[in-house]
Amino acid sequence: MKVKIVGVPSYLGANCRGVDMGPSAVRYAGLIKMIRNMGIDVEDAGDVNIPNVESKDLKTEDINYLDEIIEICEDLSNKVEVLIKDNIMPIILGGDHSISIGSVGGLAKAKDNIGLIWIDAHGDFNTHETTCTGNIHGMSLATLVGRGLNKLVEIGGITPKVKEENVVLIGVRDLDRSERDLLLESKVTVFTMDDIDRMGIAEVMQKAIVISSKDTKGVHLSFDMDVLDPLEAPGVGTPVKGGINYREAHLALEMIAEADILTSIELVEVNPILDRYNRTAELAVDLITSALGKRIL
Ligand code: B3U
Ligand code: MN
Ligand code: MN
Repeated sequence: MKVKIVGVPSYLGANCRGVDMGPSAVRYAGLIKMIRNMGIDVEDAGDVNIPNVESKDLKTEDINYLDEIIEICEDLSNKVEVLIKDNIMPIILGGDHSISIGSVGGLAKAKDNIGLIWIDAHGDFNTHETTCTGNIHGMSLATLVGRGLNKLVEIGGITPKVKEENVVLIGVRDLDRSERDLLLESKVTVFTMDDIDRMGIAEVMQKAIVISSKDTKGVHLSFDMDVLDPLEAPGVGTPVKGGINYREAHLALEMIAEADILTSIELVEVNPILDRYNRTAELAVDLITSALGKRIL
């Protein structure tokens, strides 16, 4: 296996500074070294270019930084497409969760049937019609299944990028009202925190692996660090109490690694400004190594 790291230091989909420093913090926490220690061939492919918005007047937009995010995601989708076609596993570091439109966009260009495991406290299932914030990181999953603004849905040229039947959302505990309605009428499988409490993370993951990989040529893992309990991962943009713990997160990713279904991994929403001693970034590194197959014995 060969892997390459791609950083996407953008906060534009969250409209809140901090997560733009996520890739840097995760690299500083030793990502490359830890992956190399596992005997995996790893290289840093650098960062996607982020347009400068310092002098921009935001008030003119309903959807924050739409044009800039389209530019970033088109660029990222081209990079991911090339890596997948070269049989290299991309590990994409956010940045806010809007970048997944580029990651999965690139994967969809390289493979025609893919699954998606989305681990997140939020649904990210708003559209331009339901959003209360105008932030694209709350619309990325809806976009990937073909819902919402044409300009977003068409990024990378393929839509939908993944069939709802092959999408599993895990760890949810904060949904907007109309986002919830949209999710309920969709074919996306949702495991809330309530489901995890009742069934246990192992059973949830078993089901998630089957659903996401059914008739697909690989699965993309999109891991939003805010799925973790804020006590374990304080350095995230939008913390929500009552999240999964350290051991549940590791077991979830170990089970995915064991199933050997992953084409690509993305880890988003690390916010070093809100973190303590880079603890969330260090946890991010640990979790990535679990997703790559690190074992105790
Ligand atoms: N649902 C809200 C909040 C949100 C979504 N994702 C994050 N926050 N990280 C929204 O903005 O759409
Ligand atoms: Mn998210
Ligand atoms: Mn989230």
